[in-house]
This record gives sequence, C-alpha cells and structure tokens, in this order.
Amino acid sequence: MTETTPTMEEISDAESFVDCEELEDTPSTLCSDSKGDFQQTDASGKAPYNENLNQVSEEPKNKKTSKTVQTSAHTRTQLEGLLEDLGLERHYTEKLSLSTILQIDEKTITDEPAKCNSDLPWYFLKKLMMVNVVARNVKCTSVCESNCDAASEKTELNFDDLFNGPHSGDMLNPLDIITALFLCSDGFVQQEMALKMSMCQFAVPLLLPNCDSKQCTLMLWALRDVVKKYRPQSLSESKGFIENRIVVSELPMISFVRLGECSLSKSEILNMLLNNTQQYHNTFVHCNLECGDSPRRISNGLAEITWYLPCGNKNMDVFSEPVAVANLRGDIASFETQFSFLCQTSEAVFVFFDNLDSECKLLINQNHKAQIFLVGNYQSQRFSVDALKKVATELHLTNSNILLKANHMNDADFVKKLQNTIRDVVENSKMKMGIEKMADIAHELGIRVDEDCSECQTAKKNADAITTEIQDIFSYKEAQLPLQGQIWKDLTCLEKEEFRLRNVGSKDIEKYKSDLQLQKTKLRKKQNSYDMSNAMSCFIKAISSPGIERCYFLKWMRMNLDNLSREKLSGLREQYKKKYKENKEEIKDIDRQLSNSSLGTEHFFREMGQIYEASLSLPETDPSRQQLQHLPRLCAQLLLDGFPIELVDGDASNIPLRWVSDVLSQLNDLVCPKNKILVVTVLGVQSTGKSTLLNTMFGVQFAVSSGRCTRGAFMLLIRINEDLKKALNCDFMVIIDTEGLKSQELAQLANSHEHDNELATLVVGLSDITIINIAMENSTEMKDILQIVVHAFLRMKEVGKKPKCQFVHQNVSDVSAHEKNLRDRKLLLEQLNEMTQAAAKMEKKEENKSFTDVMEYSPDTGNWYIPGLWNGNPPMAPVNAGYSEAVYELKKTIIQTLVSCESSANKILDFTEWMKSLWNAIKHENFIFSFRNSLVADAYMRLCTEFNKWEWEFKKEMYTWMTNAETKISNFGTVALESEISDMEKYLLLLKSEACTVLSKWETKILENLEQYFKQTEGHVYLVEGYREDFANSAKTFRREMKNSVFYQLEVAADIRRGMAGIDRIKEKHTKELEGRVCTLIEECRGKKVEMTDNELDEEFDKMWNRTVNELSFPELKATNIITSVSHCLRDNLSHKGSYVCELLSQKSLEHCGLVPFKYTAEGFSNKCKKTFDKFLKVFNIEEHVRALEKIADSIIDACTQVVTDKMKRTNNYHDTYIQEILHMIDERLKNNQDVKSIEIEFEVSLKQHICGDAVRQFQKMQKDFLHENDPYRCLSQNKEKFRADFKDLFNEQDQCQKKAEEFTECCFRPAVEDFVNRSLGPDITGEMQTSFEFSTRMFFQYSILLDLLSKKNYVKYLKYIRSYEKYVKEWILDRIVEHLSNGSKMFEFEDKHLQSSIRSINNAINKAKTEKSGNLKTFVKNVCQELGDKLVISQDALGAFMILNNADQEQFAHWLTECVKDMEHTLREKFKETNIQMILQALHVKPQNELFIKLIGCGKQCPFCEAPCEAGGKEHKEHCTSLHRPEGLGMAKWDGTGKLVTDICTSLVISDGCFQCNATKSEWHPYKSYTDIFPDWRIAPDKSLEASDYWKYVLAKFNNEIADIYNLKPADIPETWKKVTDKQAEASLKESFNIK
Ligand SMILES: Nc1nc2c(ncn2[C@@H]2O[C@H](COP(=O)(O)OP(=O)(O)O)[C@@H](O)[C@H]2O)c(=O)[nH]1
Ligand SMILES: [Mg+2]
Ligand SMILES: [Zn+2]
Ligand SMILES: [Zn+2]
Repeated sequence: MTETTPTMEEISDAESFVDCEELEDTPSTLCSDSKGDFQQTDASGKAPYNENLNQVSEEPKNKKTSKTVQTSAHTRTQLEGLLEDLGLERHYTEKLSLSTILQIDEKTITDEPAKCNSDLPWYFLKKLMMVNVVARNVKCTSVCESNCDAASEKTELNFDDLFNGPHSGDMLNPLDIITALFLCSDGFVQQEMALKMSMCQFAVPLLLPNCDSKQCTLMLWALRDVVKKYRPQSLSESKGFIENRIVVSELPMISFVRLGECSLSKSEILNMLLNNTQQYHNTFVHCNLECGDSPRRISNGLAEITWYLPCGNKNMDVFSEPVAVANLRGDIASFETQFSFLCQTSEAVFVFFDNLDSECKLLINQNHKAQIFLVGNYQSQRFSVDALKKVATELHLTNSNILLKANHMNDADFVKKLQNTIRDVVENSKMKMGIEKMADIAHELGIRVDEDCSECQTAKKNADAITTEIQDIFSYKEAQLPLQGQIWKDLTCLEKEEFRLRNVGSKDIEKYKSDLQLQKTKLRKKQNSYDMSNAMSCFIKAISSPGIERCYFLKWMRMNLDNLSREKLSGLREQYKKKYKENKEEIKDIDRQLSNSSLGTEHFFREMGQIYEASLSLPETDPSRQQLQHLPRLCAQLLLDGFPIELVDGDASNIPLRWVSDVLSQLNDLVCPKNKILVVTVLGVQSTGKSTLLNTMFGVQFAVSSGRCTRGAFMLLIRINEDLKKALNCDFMVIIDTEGLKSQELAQLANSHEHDNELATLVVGLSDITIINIAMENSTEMKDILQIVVHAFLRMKEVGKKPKCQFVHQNVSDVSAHEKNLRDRKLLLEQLNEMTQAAAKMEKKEENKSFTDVMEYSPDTGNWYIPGLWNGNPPMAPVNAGYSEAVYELKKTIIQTLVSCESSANKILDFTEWMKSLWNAIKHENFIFSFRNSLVADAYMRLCTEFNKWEWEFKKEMYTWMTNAETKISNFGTVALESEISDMEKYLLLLKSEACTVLSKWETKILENLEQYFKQTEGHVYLVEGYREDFANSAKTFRREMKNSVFYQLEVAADIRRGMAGIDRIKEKHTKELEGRVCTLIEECRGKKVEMTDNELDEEFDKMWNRTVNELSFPELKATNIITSVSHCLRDNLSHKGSYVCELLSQKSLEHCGLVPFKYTAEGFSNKCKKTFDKFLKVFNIEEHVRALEKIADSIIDACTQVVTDKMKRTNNYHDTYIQEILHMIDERLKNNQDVKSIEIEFEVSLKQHICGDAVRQFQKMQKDFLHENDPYRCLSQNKEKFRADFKDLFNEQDQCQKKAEEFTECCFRPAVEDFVNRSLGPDITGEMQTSFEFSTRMFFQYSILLDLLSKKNYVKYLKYIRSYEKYVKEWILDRIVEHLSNGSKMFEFEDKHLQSSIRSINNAINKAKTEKSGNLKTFVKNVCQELGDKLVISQDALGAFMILNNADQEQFAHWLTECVKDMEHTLREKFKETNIQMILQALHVKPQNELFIKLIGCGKQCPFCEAPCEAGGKEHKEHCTSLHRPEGLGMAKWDGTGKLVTDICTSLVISDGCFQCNATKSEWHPYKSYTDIFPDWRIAPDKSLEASDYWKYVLAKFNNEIADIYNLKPADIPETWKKVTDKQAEASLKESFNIK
C-alpha cells in the first residue's frame, strides 16, 4: 500500500516498540479539509484507504490491513461507528449521569468478564469507579478465545500462526474507550472519572477531541475536583506539605508530541521518564499494554495530562519540584490546534520524530512561547540528519535542544538523558500556568472549554457570589448562618435536658419540664426573628434551579468552600501541632476554632433545616412558614440525585428530626412505590480510611480527609438496578458514613465520648449491615470504638433489631493474613466477649454473655483483611490493585449477605421511624428502657391480635366441649345417657382424660401457629422475636388454667348430678308407686262395671292420692351445714399460714362476718409497727395504707359477690367447690397486689372472713330454695292434677297422643332447648365482640376507654375509672355489649342458629327412633332422649311424670310430637325476637362481659406508681408495661407540706433523680431511676415524644379543682404548658401513645 506498511522483516524485528510506536501513532484519521464528505486517510494524509463499506476485510497475514476498521463513512461517521460498537450511541446525546453508572446491578456481584464490545465501557467504569488500576485492561473474552483456543494450535505446526499471533484488529484501544466515555458523560461523571483515573495514576484527558466535529475541548471542569498533595524540596525539612486543587496550581508543563512517523514509543518513554526505579507504573497507555496496540479510532488528537509530584525525598524523587506532563496523541501535522495550544501553555515541548522534512514549516510557523526540543531516533532507518540540521537552524536550536537516541544507547540511558534535560527546564522554569489559566489561550485558539456551558457559568456565578463574601469563616457563619450557631446548640441542650432531667434538683419535675419547653419556644422564636440571610436566600435560590445547574452549583460551592477551609485550616493545624503537647486550654481553644472555621455545603443545608424547623413553630397560615414548605422536597430531590445529606449534625450532636423526617417523607413520595431500602454503614476511628472504603466500594463521594474536622453522619442513596431488585428486595441502598469518632482533635471537647456513643448507637440501629473499620495501628482507639459498637449492638438486640456486621482490618496485605490472624481473630472475639459482658452489665442485661449472644457473628466469615490503599509511596503511588480487589470482594459479600438473609427491607418511612425512635431513646440516658418504636409496637400489636385469635379459637372449642360434657354429666345415669360406665367417678375420669387430650392438641396448635408466625418475612416479625417465649409460656399457662377451669366445672357438674341422683331416685320411686296405684284404681273402677261420673272419679282419685301420700315416706332432704362446711374450707385454705391465723380465725365466727361493709382497722399492723420501727411510722402514712388496702378489698369483694350472684341464679344445691373457687380467686388477686402493697395477714384473714361470711348467708338461702324446690312431697303434689287427668284419660280410654306430645314438648323439650341456647350464646357473643376494634387487644381496649372518657368530659367518670378500675371496666364492657347487640339482629341470629340446630337434632332423633319400631312408647321416648343425650338436658322430673300412665300410640305420638316441635320452634323464635338483651345476658352461662373482662384485664397488674393498667399481651409476659402513665395526683397523691395534688408522671420520674418509698422498698427511699431493682418486672418507658402524656395533662388541668375537691385536697399547681393543651391535642397524644394511625 504505502511505505508505512512494514515488511515481514520489520514485524519480526526484535525492537518491537519501533513498530508499536508506529502503530500507536498511525491510525486512520479523517481529513479536516474536506467538509461534509469525509475521506479516510492514513496518518500521512496521503493515500486514502480503499475501504469497502460495511465489510470488514481482515487479512491476518498483514498487520497493517488488520487495523482497518469497520466503518461506513456514508452512513455513519467514525465516531458514530465506535459508539455503536460500544453500545454508547444513545449516550452521545443523552449523557451518562452518576446515578446511572453507580447503580448496583447484577454484574456487581457476578463478576463476569466482558463478552462483547458493548460490555467494555461498563466493565471499564465498574473497575474505574472502584479505582482498580487494571481498569484499562479491557478486552472481550470472546475475541480472545476464538483466537487462542483454536484447536489447530495444539495439534498442528503452523508457522504463520506463530509469527502473527492473535491479531488485535477488532479489539478496541483503551484510549478509544476512555475518549468515548468522556464524550458520552455529563460533567459530573467526567469529573468522577478524572478523579479516579488520577488516583490510579492514569493520565487524564486535557484536550478531548471529537473526531466528528473536529472540535476539541479543554477539560477544565473535569479536572477541577482533582486535589493533590506533595512535598517540594523546600518543605522536606519541615515535613510540611502542599495540598491544592490541581487546576489552580501553577506548575510548569512539559508537553510531548510527535511529528510524522516515529519509531520511538513516546508514551512508553514517558512512563519510564516519570517513574523512579522503585515503582514502575504505566501512566500512559502504550502499545505494549493489553490492547494498546489496537488502532485508535477516535482518540487521536487527545492530549493527556499527568503530574509528577515529589515526596520530598531526594533519593526517590525524579524531579524535586512538581511538574505537569502532557502527551498529545497523533501527529501534530493533523492536530495543529492542539499543538499550538501546547506550545503556548508549556514550558517546553518535546517533538518526537524520525524524519523531518516538509513538516518543519509546522514548527517554524508556531508562535510559541515554549522551548522546543527535538527528540529523534538515530537508530531509525528513516532518520535524516540533513533535515534535522535544516530545522534546527531555522529554529535557532542549540545542542541541548536536540536529543537523539544515538547508536548503542539503550532505553535507560536515553531516558536518563531526557530526565536531565527536563530537570533543567523545570528548575529554570519561567512559564508556570494552572489549567484554569489555560482556558483563555484555549478560547483564543478556538478550543472549547467544558466550563463554557451556561449552566456551569451561572452556577459558578451563584456560588462565587456566596463564597467571595467570606472573609473570616467564623464571623461569616455568625452573620449568615446564625440559626445553627449557639441557638441550635442551646436548643439541643434543652431537648436533651428535657429527656434527661439532670438538673431538675428538688424542683417540681413537670413544672421544670414545662419551663424547659417554654425556653425552647423562646429559642425558636429567636430563630424566627432572624430575616433570612443574604447567603441563605442565594443558596436556596440556587438549589431551586433546574437539574444540572443545581448540581453544578453544589459542586462549585463544595469546591469553593473546600478551597477556603483548606487555606484557613492549614494555619490552625500548624498551631495545633506546635501546641499539641503543651497547654490543654489552648488546645481546646484551637479545637473550637478548628470547628468554627470549617465551612462546607452541609452548613448551608443545616441552616436550611433550622430555618425550616423554626418555621414550623409559626402558625400554619404564616406566609414565611408557607414559603419554606418546599424545602424538604428540594432536599429529597438532591438525595435522589446521589447527593449526600447530613443525618446527624455532629457539631451540635443532634438530629433536626422534623427536617430530616420531612425530607425522607418527600423522598418517599418521589419514589413511591419503589421505596424499599437497605442500609450499609461504616464505623471506625477517625482517619482510618472509612470514607475511602465506601467511596471505593460504591463509587461515591464522601469527603475524604478533606482537611475539615467534622463529626456526624452523612447518608446517600444508590439505586438498585431492576435486575437485582427482586433478589435484594429493595429499590435503594442507603450508605451512611460517619465522621469524627474518636478523633483526636475532638476528644478534647466536652462530652466527646457521649457524642461518639450517640452517633454509633444511631447508625448501628439504622443499618442492615455495619462495617467496622479496624486499623490495627491504633489499638487503644480501636478498643474504645469496639466498646462503643458492642454497646450499640447490645442495645439493638434488646430493642429487637439485629444488624449484621463485618470487621474490616485495613493495611493487612499479606496473603496469609487470614490464616495467620486466626489467633488475632480469637483475641478479637475474646475482647468482644469481654466488652459484651461489660456492656450488658451497664445496660442491666446480664443474660448476654458473649458477643454471639448479641449478634450473629462468625470470626471466620465476619473478618476481612484489606491491603493498604497505596501501591508504593504517595503522592506518586497509584491505588493498590489488591486494595480495590479486596474491597470488591467485600462489596460482593455484603450484597450477597443482604440477598441471602432475605431480610424484610425497610420502607423509607420505616427508616424514618427507626431514626426518630432511636434518636429519642438516645436522648435518654437509659437507652434500652427508653426505646419505643411504633414499628415494634405495631409488630407487637399484630402478634397480640393474632395470639388472641388463636386463644379464642381454643377457648371457644373448649366451651363447646364443656357444654357437651356438662350435658352428658347431667344426663348421667338417666335414660338419656347410655354408658357402659355406671360409676360417676369413673365417668368423670374418662371425661377429664378426654379434656386433657383436647387441651394438649390445642396447646400444640397454638405453639405451631406461633412458630409459623415467626417464619413470615413481612410485618417486621423479627422485631418481636424477644416476646416469642412470653407468648409460648402464655399458651402453656393458658392451657393449665383452662384445664383447671374445665376440671372444676366437671366436678361441679358431677356434684350437682350426684346430688340430683338421690332426689331423682326418690321421685322416681314415688311416681312408680303412684302409677301402680293409679293402674290398680282403674282396674278397680272398671271392675265396678258402672258408669262413673267425673266427680266420682275425682273422689276415687283423691282418696287413692291421700292414702298413697300417707303411706309413702318423704325423707327430709338433708341440708348441709354450710357454716361448718365453709369454715372448714377457709381453715383449710389458710392452714399453711401458721398458728396465728388459726387464732385469728377462732376469734370470730363466720356468722358474724360480712354483715357490715368491709372496714380494715389495721390495728394489728400499727401495733406491730409501733413495736418494731418507730421512725418508720413517721414517713409511713397508715391512713393511706389502709385506704389502699380497702380499695383492694373492695375490688375483691366486688368480684366475689359477682361469682356468688351467678351461682345463686343457677338454683343448684350448695357444694364445697363453690367456696373453694371463691377462696382461690381471692388468693390470686391478693398475689397480684402483693408487690404494690405489703398485705398483712390480718387483712387477708379479715377479708376472707368477710367474704365467706357473706357467701355463707347467700348459699344458705340458695340451699333453702333448692331444697324447697326439690322437696319430694312438693314435687309429687305438683303433679297431682296431671296424674288425675291421666287417670281419667286412661279410664275413659281417651286418645292421649296429642296431649302427651304437647306435654312432652312443653315440659321436656322446651326447657332443654332454651337451656341449650343459653349455654351456647355466651361464646357466640364473646366471639362477636372480639371482632370489634376496641376488644381486639388490651391496648386498643385502653385506648377506646380513654377516648370514650375524653368525649364524655365527665370528671366523675374519670374518677371512677381511676379509683374503681375493674368495676368501671366491667360496666363499660357490658354497656358496649348491650349497645353492640341492640343494634341489628346479631343476637337473634345467634339464638336462631342454636334453636334451629336443636330442632334439627330433635327431628333427627324422632325420625331415628321411629325407624326402630319398638312399638312401645316408652322405648320410643327413651330412644329419642338417648339420641339427644349429649346435646340436650331433659328434666328427669318431667320425663318421669310423662312416662307414666301413658298409653299413647307410638306412631300417632311421633306424628303429634313433630307437629308440637314445629309449634315450639315458632313460639320460641317469637320469644327470642322479643326478649331484650339484658335479660338474655342475665340468663347466659358463659357471660360475655366476664369473658371479655378476663381477657382484657390481662395480667391485672397496675403501674406501681400511678396504677395505670398493664397492657402487655399474653398472660405470661416478662415485663409489664402500659402505654400511658398518668400524673400521680389523679391517684390522690399529694405533697406532704401543702396538701396539693402531685403533677409528677412516672415517665418523667423514672429518669429524674427523685426517690420514692413504699412497702416494697421497706419504706426506705429509693431512687426512681433504678425502680427496676424494686419492680423488676415493670418497664416504664419514658415518654416517646414528650407530648405523649398530653392526655392526662389535659385531664388534670381541666378537672383540677373538681378532683381536688372530691379528694379533699388542694388543687395541683398546673405547669404553664399543660394549660395550653387542647382536647384535640389530648386526643392526638392518645393516638400516638397507643400507636393508632
Ligand atoms: N496509607 C494509607 N492511607 C490510607 C488508607 N486508606 C485511606 N488512607 C488515607 O487516609 C486518609 C483518611 O482517609 P478517610 O477515608 O478520609 O478516613 P476516614 O476519616 O476514616 O473517613 C486519606 O487521605 C486516605 O487517602 C490506607 O489503607 N493506607
Ligand atoms: Mg470520613
Ligand atoms: Zn405509672
Ligand atoms: Zn402485665
């Protein structure tokens, strides 16, 4: 083709680089002269390639032709072609943005090699963003494989293949990829690429060519973010350093260009030039690098730049002063503009050439400021000495300006020679110019500058307008950002004090709190009094600008401020270093100045947050408040753009909660429904490379050792790509970086440790994975950090969150690290265990013994060893590839862990909730006890509701079973129950064992349900994992109680049956006897063979009746001596309490007990007290004690009376089981109250006597009634008329069928059916009521009662609720039931359901009996009864009376019976429709009000201080808790001196320094703070938000006088802020307390 085509010899020439350079610099380029219709030419611009469109002509034998590239000049340009190959064509117009390139996708974790060309840019970016120095080694495996793996290679000998090797024809040159990516990226991606490239010590683009438009661009903006540190010779003594933004640093620049052909590899020589012998690194891509020999398609004309920066060590530094080095790709003949630019900006230009001839014009014509050096290769065959001479003379060059690679000179010598020349140039440099300055020259030459775009310029103007105002940072902040200064710090103090109450002293707590609130309001007012500062309005205006301009603005701001801080801080740092070991005070002062002098964009956002928060205290309609409404959305938008936002303000150590929540809520709106997030956090000592780690891992931009000393936490958002969303179950990853932990500078400040703790607890609490960064060098700080972290983890475990953690050990590069550090890891674990124990002790959670108790951690998989960041000696060291790779492994593990743990990702709003609740808890000192979280509460509530459902299903089934069993017992020994067992005891045993089976089955079922429940991934069930055992125990307890209750009921039923059996026998005997007599009488009368009148028959019957009655014996039914019985039971019950009790019991007979209302004198008690502790009496108020006991007594008496009344209604005989039940109940209740009040034995005895005495009388009456009712004589007489009628019928042989059927229905069926309905209704109603919100859980129940009270606004009701809680609740429940059932026809439906079911059973029984065809009516009836034996209890009395004197025909009877049953159904239905609810409730066996009460009263415990009822779910909870405590005054507490009601609330008391004393403390004073010592099973969580107790504040404030009146005390001093609570706020607080949305 042309002379440039090398011959075979040249190819096989050992000096391969000659060839390479040629390749490097001789790709096809486009002619610039012919516009529009481009022609392809080779480098020399001569012969155009004869290129066939769309057809790749590959001739492997000829390297030259192989680099001909697939192009289609007519349809697509060179650039378009390449972009298409790379799959980037879309992005040429639609530029790549950071949030796109940083998103996490499947490729992040699969690590697949690039398969095709279009993978390459992403592959490069992925590696580059992780600052991996191998990023430029991009090539697709498919191309490589197809060439290398050809089977022929292994089997054949083919010299062609050996000589030619795999060609790189369709592989892409890395420079093309880089150029393409720069062309397709927006300014921010460009900046990021340049930054990461410079960290890799890659040369970065200075002039970016566009081979289509022939334009090139100066990459000023792209390089703006590069900051470099170095130490010039002058500072090597003082160990100082210079840190500066590279574009503004004025450095001499040396440029390297090529003219025409050149056999020297310019780039390779440059690399050698810039490296000292210790570290070799390829700054520039050259032809001996992977794909470096591929032809360049679009990157000619690219000028790259790099910097040589000294480290201050003479032996290592190549140049002792910094120097910029530029390298122009391509022939200057084709890129004159670029060449001119370099000539005008460089100190020197080195022109590489082989052959100079006509091109000298190019050199001569230059109007250059730079010195020209000619670099030629004398070894080249084309080298022409004549031409060189000519040019040198024309340019007036001296010997020193001409560098030739002479014969026998090797590369090293040649490079040395070059270095020396450059050193000379640099040392005498006169032309120092920053890149920023080059912009002017660029403009002159018609070169575009990337900052020219209007968005960037406007943004710059806006940013400069703000930052140029800044003279002294400290005073600037005071003037322009006043809200975040002292006011915000004071506010923070007040806020924390509100929670911590450290300085309350002896003041009235609630008043103190109210005062704090007023002070806060005042400060907010003060904040509002500032007009918005000029800076802030500019700032807000600027960030309100559309998309890209805003980004530019923020970047400008960030850079400008960084520049400022860097200047200001370096001075202070100097001072600091000097003073370091001297004066503590001065250091503190410098520290403060350091902190005061830092100013970043975060300060502006902080101010925005404060302005916003302050505005919220203005009325909603206030225009200045409304003006600021949009700020959160603005910030949310920024977050979405990947901008980091401050979460914790480390200076004040506080979170502006409203602001951050509102921002997050706006964010939620923006992304909804894609709002699931996972959180990754890093913790570790200051300046140990945490930010660097995160930046490397995610390609983000957290501030790295920015020279500012900040503290706090920043978060940013990374998108998850669609392909990974499902596996990760989330849409965004939130990354949180922490700053300033254990920082030396900040350690001097007060509360430093506390602040560290707060920060760590928060971020650990928020994260799904916490990376703990450990740099082994500073082990004491590390220990501190570990301690803090362990503490945080422990706390999280206690609140139900289990974050995962990864320990990262930095600066460990040995490959054997993992192996060798086995011992270290063991040591670490030991340390962690120790710390866990220490932390557990502090938090009073000693059950945590080892670190693994606190969290899942395996020493083997939870540790990462990461080599040092730099490969060699900075500043010239690139990032260590090992570092990048190790970080990548960590990243993959983190993501995979998140994938595999299937954690239910949080929604953004859940995150907000966590943040709020964690922070509020952190503000308290006692974190664990202070933690309350609506997510936990929500999950707990759900679990309770679910558990209640299971429990109720269980109970309902037991009721059904029980009803059935009772029926069977009632029918035992009668015709209705045919059982093989004739002994009641045995039968009872059988039933009991059956009951046990059913109970066990249910227990297992509940436990299984529980198990299943915790397996689900939704609903945050893991948060209530800690309660699982409570509920399992509750299920067990429930079963136990259920068993006792069932057994008890069975016993009672059996007792009753036994009692009835005797009576039934007597009655039966009597009836039998009478039947016989009546039959005889009929015989007699018939024998007379005369017609007998009705009267005569009557007479005969009467005679017979009287005779018989006289002859029959009517044994008097024995009445038990109830007094003796009950006394015996009582004695039995108290027998284990010692002889003193016996004595007490003997003192008073039960007859005399319970006659007057219960009164307790506490005589014995006060006597004892007088004897034992004298001083105790002074502080201990007997009166109060007695009153409290009486209150307990009242509630117990109430409950017992209720039981007795219920028993009375059943009209049964007395049984000892009754009194035993009552005594048992008293014991239970006393036990419940034991821990609140010490209960003397005298009290117990006296109370039991009172109750038993009363019960005795009731039971006596009951027995009397029973005996009367069942008196055999009476019963017989009752039936006299029936007998008479039957007698007559029989005598007259009248058909009895219809009559008997009516009688049977009326006397046997109807009562049985009604009884059945009554027994079945109770569970139905209970079940129905439980479906309503207010009865579904204890919490909702409390909420509903309190809400109802609030709406009634009646203090009497309040007092009743407070003083007689149980009674009030019972009545309330009953009211609700009546109300609920009065509306609609639910009640009737239930009744009808059971009615129908009974009728169905009856009809079935009749039909079945009919088929048996016994022909005997008695057998028929018996069969019917038997069939119904386990459903209906048919009165034996009535049945007996029915059976005798019965001659009815079976079939006729059956017919009539069916008819009668129909009628009965009808009548009963009518009756049901009419009866009112209250009547029905009265008649029920299972009383829904009692059932609900038992369920909702729960464990029955009340707060030991304010008596608010416990609301915990299940029965066996470890801790009692209540959502809403109340001012103690409501419970009659008064101040000793003044007699005024007390306003204190438990929730504040338990965090105050106050003390309490009561019986449980043995009347010693005990600090409230450690109330758990005394009441270990109570958990009194401090106010969630400080507004939560508004409800009771409102009530007390409103009814202060009335309540005081009734208590006969003085009204409380109501704190100011309480008076301002409105009823709306009270209601809102109620909702908040009970977590009702
Ligand atoms: N020598 C060395 N320096 C590191 C390493 N990791 C980070 N650095 C440097 O340490 C400084 C502080 O890093 P930075 O990430 O800001 O630390 P942070 O305060 O923990 O976030 C930066 O200048 C980093 O370049 C490392 O592994 N080795
Ligand atoms: Mg950091
Ligand atoms: Zn309380
Ligand atoms: Zn409880």
